[in-house]
Amino acid sequence: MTNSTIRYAIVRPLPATFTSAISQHPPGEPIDLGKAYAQHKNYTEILRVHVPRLISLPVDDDHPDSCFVEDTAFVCGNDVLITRIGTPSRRDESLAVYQLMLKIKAEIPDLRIHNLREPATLDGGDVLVINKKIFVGKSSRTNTAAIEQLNSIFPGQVKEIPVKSGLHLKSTLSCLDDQTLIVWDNKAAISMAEAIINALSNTSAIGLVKVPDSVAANVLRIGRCLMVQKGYPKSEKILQDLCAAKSLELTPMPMSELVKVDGALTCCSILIS
Ligand code: CIR
Repeated sequence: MTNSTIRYAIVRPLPATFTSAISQHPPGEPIDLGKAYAQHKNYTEILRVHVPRLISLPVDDDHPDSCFVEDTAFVCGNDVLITRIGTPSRRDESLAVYQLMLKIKAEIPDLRIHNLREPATLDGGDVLVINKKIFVGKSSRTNTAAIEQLNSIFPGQVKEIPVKSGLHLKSTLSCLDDQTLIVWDNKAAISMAEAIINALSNTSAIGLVKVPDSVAANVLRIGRCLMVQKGYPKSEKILQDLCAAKSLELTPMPMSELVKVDGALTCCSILIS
C-alpha cells in the first residue's frame, strides 16, 4: 500500500494508565507521561494534516496499550480484519474498533468486515500488506490458527513469515511504497525481508533499504510525507537520501516514550484508502 490515497486514519489517545503498558524489556528510564502525551499528540496532528478524515476513538484507560491501535485491525483493499490480540489483557481493545468499522461501512458500503475466531490470535503489527499480498508474521502474538483463518478469508493472498527478531513482523521492517522495503541491517531481519521479496518476485521488483537502527526500520508513509523515528541520525541520513530521490518529505517524529514500551510509528494508527 503506497498510502498515497489514504481517506481515513484511526487513532486512539494515550490512556492515563500508559505507564503500565506492556514492555518486552522494561525501559532503563521510566516513561515520562507528559512527554508521551506530547509525542502522541504531535503524531496525531501530523496525520490530521495529511489525511482527509482523522477519527480519534474514545480514550480507553482500562487498557494501557490501547493507543497502539494498529494491533486491533488491518485493512487490505476493501477488506477489514478485526484481530484477536495475542495478549489476553489487550484483547478487548478491538471492540471499539469493530463498532467504528461498522459506522465507516455506512460511508463505504463496499467495505467488508471480518473477525478472527478463537483460538486464532493476531496482532496487527504482524501484518504487512504490499501489492495486495498479506504477509503475516508468526510470532509470540500471532499463531497458526490465525494464519489458517486468514488463508480462508483471503485465498492465495497470505504468506506466513516466521518472526525471528523483534516483537512483531513490522518491528524491524516496513514498507515505504509498493517497491521499497525498509529493514533493520541485521541478519534475522534481512532474512524476513528477503522472504517477502522472494514471494513477490513474480509480480514486482522490490528494493531493500537497510538502516542500522531497528526502531528506525518502522516508517509510516502517507502521501508525500515519510514519518521516521527521530533520534537515529545514521538511519535518518539514509532515509533522507531516499526521500530526496523519491521527492518525499522526511518528517522526523520524536516517539522515545512510546518506544520504551515497544511502540512504533505504524502501530499508532489504522489507515483506510
Ligand atoms: C505490546 O506489547 O503489546 C505493546 N506494548 C506494544 C505494541 C506495539 N504494537 C505494534 O507495534 N503494532
